Amino acid sequence: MRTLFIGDIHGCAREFEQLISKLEFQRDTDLLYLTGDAFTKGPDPVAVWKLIQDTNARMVLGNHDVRLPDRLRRHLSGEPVPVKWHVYRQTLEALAPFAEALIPWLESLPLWIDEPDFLLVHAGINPVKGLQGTTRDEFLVIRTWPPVEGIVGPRWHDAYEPSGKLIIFGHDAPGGLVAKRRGDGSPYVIGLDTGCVYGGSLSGYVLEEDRLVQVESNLPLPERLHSRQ
Ligand SMILES: [Mn+2]
Repeated sequence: MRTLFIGDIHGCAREFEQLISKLEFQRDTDLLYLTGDAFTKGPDPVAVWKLIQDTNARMVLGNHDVRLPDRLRRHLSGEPVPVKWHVYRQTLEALAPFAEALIPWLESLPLWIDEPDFLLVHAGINPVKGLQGTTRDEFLVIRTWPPVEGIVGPRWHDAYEPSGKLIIFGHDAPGGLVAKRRGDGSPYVIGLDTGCVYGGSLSGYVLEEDRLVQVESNLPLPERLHSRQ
């Protein structure tokens, strides 16, 4: 049995499918975990949802996932939904026919998944207070430590002790791929958001093999998004 992880997909279904194939995912024997933010922004949230169901993937809640159920309900009820980007409207329109199954699934997602060999979170943890002292907001959006306005500064994992459990996270496309190792080479922080929806790549990690696997973004330039959040 293998334990596989894939970073923030953001509607990039083609790359998700390619990465699953490159990882040689086997539904019967492999467990697949996602770092969250699977649907919004990118071109094909419906195919992402189908792949999540096909692979029986487990996922932690991302800062975009947290808004989806309410926005989907409002969209379905005909309310004008305040949308920041037109791509959000596209996401809602595409996912609306699947809302009955998708909304309860989204609302069941945990902020963290804590297993003996790893801790999976969307953005990170409070490196001083640890898992138990991390706030909901920190799980969803933390980037810098100490906290600053904006996204520039040392990362939370720069202050995370290498003696701690391996943390796997996403959310930080500007920070790129992260693989921090102890003196003996074993990893203690793996960051998998490599900005596929911005034209970067989609990243995966095989726990048992300590192996990073990537596929390049297929998005043609005009579809690549430049706003980052
Ligand atoms: Mn995020």
